[in-house]
Amino acid sequence: LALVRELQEAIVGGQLFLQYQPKIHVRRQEVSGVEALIRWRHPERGLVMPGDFIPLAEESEHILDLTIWTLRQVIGDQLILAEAGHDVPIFINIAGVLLANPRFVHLACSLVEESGAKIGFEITETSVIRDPASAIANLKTFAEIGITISIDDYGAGLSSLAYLKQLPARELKIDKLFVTQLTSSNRDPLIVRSTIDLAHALEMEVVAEGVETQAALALLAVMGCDMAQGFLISRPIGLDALIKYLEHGR
Ligand code: G
Ligand code: G
Ligand code: NA
Ligand code: MN
Repeated sequence: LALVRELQEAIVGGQLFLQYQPKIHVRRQEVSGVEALIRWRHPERGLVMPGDFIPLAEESEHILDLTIWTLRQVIGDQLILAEAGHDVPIFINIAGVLLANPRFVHLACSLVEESGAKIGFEITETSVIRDPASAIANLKTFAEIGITISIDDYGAGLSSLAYLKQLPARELKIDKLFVTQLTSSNRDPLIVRSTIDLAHALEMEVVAEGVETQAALALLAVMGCDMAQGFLISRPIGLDALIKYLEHGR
């Protein structure tokens, strides 16, 4: 496929860029971290979103170079944020295939340890299924060097309480599927509340994704949700806009 061939060019040729979506502490109302989301400025196709090329990258092994590019970029951007007076952990989405890739583990650990950057890895439970023993061992290595492990899209994929029990995760992100209609649905609030309680019992912090209304944010606060992310708080934005956001709020 043409797009696959063009990916290598995109990675080395500066066509990729990152946007950042903040997460806030529900009670303190301050930014607790940001998630890096990749975009591709394609010379002919225009803006290509990750849903259209991440799956291709995963199948074609470009995912390793792409993710290392992202990690380097994030480490550099975190320095720029620090110079502007903002100490912000940055979370990166990590594809499942990489969790059992020794080269990725080695490169990622070297970059994070050398830089001392505050990094989180967002992984889905589904991504652990391929090779659970290696994935869990590698996640423990990441956690040991200070990378925060966050379980992404919780409840939307093949969730297993067996993985929840074994993963060295400090954070659980409830999928936006349960959050966008939180205040108009009968079941979503029950699912969200029990997921928050489960995560807290396992000593994890909870992030609600897909927070789009003040009403949803207020209900999440009552339910004891720790953090929130979504269009109400901020859309994914560039680094300059993020610095302004950190200075002036939304
Ligand atoms: O930003 P957007 O909503 O289009 O993101 C769509 C999906 O792409 C999300 O599921 C997100 O996890 C994934 N994604 C975004 N950036 C990256 C990345 O750098 N690496 C991987 N593996 N997935 C990413
Ligand atoms: O799978 P992941 O959770 O990484 O997906 C992130 C995607 O969710 C991004 O593409 C982002 O644009 C999208 N997103 C972020 N906040 C919201 C929101 O409040 N509502 C909806 N519908 N999508 C959101
Ligand atoms: Na994510
Ligand atoms: Mn998610």
